[in-house]
Formats: sequence, structure tokens, C-alpha cells
Amino acid sequence: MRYRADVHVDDDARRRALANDVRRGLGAREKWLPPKYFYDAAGSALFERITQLPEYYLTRAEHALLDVYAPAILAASRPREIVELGPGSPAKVRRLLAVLNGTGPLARYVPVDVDGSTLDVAGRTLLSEGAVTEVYAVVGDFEQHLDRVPPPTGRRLVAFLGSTLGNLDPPRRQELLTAVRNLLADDDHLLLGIDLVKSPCVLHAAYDDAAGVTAEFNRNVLRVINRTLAADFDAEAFGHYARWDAEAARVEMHLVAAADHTVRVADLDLIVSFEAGETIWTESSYKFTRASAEAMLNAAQLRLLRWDTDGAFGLALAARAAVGRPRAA
Ligand code: AVJ
Repeated sequence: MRYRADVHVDDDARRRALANDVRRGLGAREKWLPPKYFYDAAGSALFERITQLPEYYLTRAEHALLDVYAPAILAASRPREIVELGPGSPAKVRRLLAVLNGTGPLARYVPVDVDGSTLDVAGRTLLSEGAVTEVYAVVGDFEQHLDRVPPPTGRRLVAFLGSTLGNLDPPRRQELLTAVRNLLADDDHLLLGIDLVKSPCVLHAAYDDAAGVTAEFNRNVLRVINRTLAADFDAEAFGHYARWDAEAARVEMHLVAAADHTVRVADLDLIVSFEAGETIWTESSYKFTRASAEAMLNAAQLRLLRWDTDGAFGLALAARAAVGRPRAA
């Protein structure tokens, strides 16, 4: 059995989660929606287009860093298996596996993602390419189901790439890092891809591209709600607004209602009113410095071992920090 998938969320669970978030987020005085609902088939395709935009430097930067530093990162971590959280495209893990297969035993690949069909396609492709000998897909939410990751087959590298950690607010990312730490034995490692604080112009453009692809990606969450909960959002009635908040070190994306109107979410028996100019906060994308990244890792009892960067994006390699041992005087 070279491909195995354990399913912990099905369509119904996903629908109930969206229903709860829509009730809470659109019922709030300052409306919000979580960013995880962007990624249906259309949203994932839009995100793939974003990664190719001239303004969206993140994916190119991370791939280039992986191409250069994967040998050193893998020499330092020597994994037998790779657990990847929220992989999306297999482009990133492929860069690790290419190096791994040149130096050591083939790895087991354990992707964790809510989208089982994407894992299926990616997992079977990697298997057919001979990039891995075994794929154990965990179809679940990495914020909820990390305890379902199967017991290790050997030294483990947990990869959390693409700056996805940046979509979580500080308390939730500390929770996630603490859960990740529980997946690690003393010899295991975490590889984190994180976007760095830089010029506000560069950051803003990356989330408000000239071709309007990010705007369509942002509006897509409304189409997901229409389809899943029988709502009647007119996505075109909302504009895209991105802003850099230097103090919070995050880019925010909002949807802005063009005019006063109401929306009906039939499955929830819910009417939502919008005033012209009213916003729905749909995403935060936090940016880091080496110091803030290291502090975040330390707060989760992890220690930074390597920091590879091109100045725009960073790859952090971390391991469990020794705890309970007295410090040398
Ligand atoms: C890949 C999820 C981290 O925040 O940069 C791209 C998503 N949002 N453009 C990011 C995204 C707007 C992206 N993540």
C-alpha cells in the first residue's frame, strides 16, 4: 500500500465549519471571514495564477531559496519522512525530495490538508515519478487534526512552507507551533517558509496586483458561500482593498461593499445588510523579521538552527528547544 489517505473532514464537516464562520463573521459588527475558504477549485486556480504575477514575489523567492539551500537544510535535518502542512501544489516538496533522493533513503511523505482530492493528485504524481516510496495523506485541518498524523517511521521533517503560518493571528500561530512541536522528537526538525517585512510599496503591490487576479481571489470567498450555503452575494458588488499595517506587521485584505444592499444566506436563514463602504476583513498575511521569527519559535519551545534568506523571504530550520535542563553558569 503505497498511497493511503485517512479522512478526518468530509464535505459535510467543511460545510458546517463554513456555516459557523459565516454566522460569526458576518454577524459581527466589523465583518470578517477566515481566509481558508478561498481555496475551492476556482480559488486554488486563482492562487496558482497569483504565484506567477510579477508583483507576487513570495513563491518565486521561496522556490529559489529551496533550490539553493535544500542540500544544506537536508544535510542538517537528514529526514526519513516529510510531513507537510497545507501543501497546495507539490512544487515545494518536490524540491526537497529531489535533493533527498540524491543523498539518502526515499522518504515517506505525509501531507496534511483539508482538500483530499488535491492531496490525491499530488501524492499519486509523486509516487509515479518515484520521488517517494510511500504517501500517507491526512485529510484534515492542520489547526485541528495534527494529532492524527501517524507515528513516525524515522527522523522527521515537518515542512510548513508558502508563508501560510502568516495567515494565522499570533495566538493561533503559537497554538499551531506548539502542536507542531509535539510532532517532533529530539532529532526532528521544522522547516518554516516565512515572508519578511519590507518596503510597504512592495508588500502592497503583492496583494493588489495590476491585473486584478488577487481581487478575483478575494471575491471568490463570496462565490464559495453562495454555492455552499445558497447565498446570493453579488461578488461584483464588492471591491478589493489591501493595506499594510506596519504596527501589526501584516497585510490585510478586505472586501468593500460598493452600495447599501442586503444579502440572503438561505441555508442559514440569515439576512446580512451592508452599507456602502462597509468592509469584510478576509485575510491577514503577517510578515516577519529574523528576530520576530526567532521569538515566535522560542515562545513555542523551538530553537532556530538555520536561517536562509534572500532578504525578501526566509526559510527557518528549527528543532525542539531543550527544556527543563539547567543552564550552564
Ligand atoms: C500563500 C496563503 C500565504 O498570504 O500571501 C496570496 C495567500 N493572499 N495573495 C499569502 C494570498 C493574497 C498567501 N498564502
